[in-house]
Amino acid sequence: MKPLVFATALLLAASPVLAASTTLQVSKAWARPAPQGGNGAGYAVISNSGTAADKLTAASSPVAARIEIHESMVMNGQAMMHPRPGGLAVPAGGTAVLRPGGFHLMLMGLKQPLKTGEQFPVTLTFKKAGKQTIDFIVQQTPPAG
Ligand SMILES: [Cu+2]
Repeated sequence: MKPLVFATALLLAASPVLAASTTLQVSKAWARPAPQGGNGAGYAVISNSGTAADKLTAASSPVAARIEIHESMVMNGQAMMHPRPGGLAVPAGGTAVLRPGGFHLMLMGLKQPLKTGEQFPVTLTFKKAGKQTIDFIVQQTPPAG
């Protein structure tokens, strides 16, 4: 039996495709213009073509003191937003959307103004996929499409 066990182990080791995986693609990353010292909001679309669910757990950028994951909602007719320290789920084969009125990245304590037409990097941390650094473009309205 020993040679057979060895062959099976070798086959598993050589076939990482068999394991559940996450394949994330971040697109349409943008942020609204905002003044230095203020807070900004960043948005993006995160697609997961892998077979395992993942989660956006944190984000950071050199332009902000810190970034929180927030969710906007309307309560008693008032627009409010709340931190979501648990992060944002990215389902297997699905998409997580950060958009105005929903989940967003709250850029707290901007170290520089966010000016229309400029870009800045944001490093997104995912529970399984690890870190990805994405350029966010500053504009007034969401990207088309
Ligand atoms: Cu917010």
